[in-house]
Amino acid sequence: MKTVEEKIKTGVVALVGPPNVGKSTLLNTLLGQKISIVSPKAQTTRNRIMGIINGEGHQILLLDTPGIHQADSPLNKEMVKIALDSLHDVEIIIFMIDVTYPLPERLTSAKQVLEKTGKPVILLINKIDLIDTKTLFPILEAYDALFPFQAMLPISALKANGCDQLIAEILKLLPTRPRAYPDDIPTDVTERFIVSELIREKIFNLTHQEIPYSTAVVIDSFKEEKDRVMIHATIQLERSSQKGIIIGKQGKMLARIGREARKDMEELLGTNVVLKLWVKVVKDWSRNMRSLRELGF
Ligand SMILES: Nc1nc2c(ncn2[C@@H]2O[C@H](COP(=O)(O)OP(=O)(O)OP(=O)(O)O)[C@@H](O)[C@H]2O)c(=O)[nH]1
Ligand SMILES: [Mg+2]
Repeated sequence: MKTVEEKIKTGVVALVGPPNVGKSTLLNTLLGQKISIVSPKAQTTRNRIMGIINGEGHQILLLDTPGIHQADSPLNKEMVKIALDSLHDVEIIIFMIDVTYPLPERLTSAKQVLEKTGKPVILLINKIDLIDTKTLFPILEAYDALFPFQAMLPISALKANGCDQLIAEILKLLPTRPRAYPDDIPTDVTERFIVSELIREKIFNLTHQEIPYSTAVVIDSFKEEKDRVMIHATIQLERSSQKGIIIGKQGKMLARIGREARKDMEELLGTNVVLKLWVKVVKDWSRNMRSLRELGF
């Protein structure tokens, strides 16, 4: 580890945007490690997750955030609040959209939020691997007219295209000061938190309709033993009718969630994992402030 006094380019950068545009994918790609869960469904991320990206002479503290959307339920309102709160006390804002996202007429409220911060904003247009580059020009033109972005970069977070240019743009805007974190830790969230998220990710990928949105995961115990980690977790649902779907025929769905989550946990923790899953109903937890507070919102 390098000494704390050494001065480098460093600062906090918030990564915000609508749901499902690829924010968490980008965080993982830049970090070279999976700490933030990803799914094809909107509103996957529910918390603020810092990735600590170390490079030659820099340390970028990148905040992944929940997608900003018209929230209706208390849970969704909390998520949007977490995203908007993360715009304070940052050096730079990265606003991400993707090539499938409607043109900026729909983004007037985003424009007002960005203007109010007074911070430099980099626009990222993600998923360019899905389109012909010619179709990018009207998107760039429309966003250029929307807001005086510091830079506008087409990228593919999935294919790691455009990441070097993004780092270069970020470094132009970051101040020089001592590093805030050692250079050998990837995030400010705990392994326990990431483990609970990995279970939630499998549920987002394997179940449908309202099930992912009715699910929360609580780690009951996380015990490091000599050559393995023992993890007990409870999947919390809103209604008893949802239990059958999560458990599946002859327990097959729950077994698959556990198997896939455990594989990722073993990669994360670098050791064998024994994972035990339970299912519990906490009636309407996503609508209930007390339940949300118990889950850490
Ligand atoms: N083709 C393509 N797909 C991508 C790219 N980046 C992300 N995706 C996919 O887009 C979907 C959403 O990705 P996430 O990283 O979960 O998006 P997010 O913005 O964090 O979403 P929320 O947490 O719901 O706000 C996933 O299926 C990703 O695999 C990309 O560059 N190209
Ligand atoms: Mg996300």
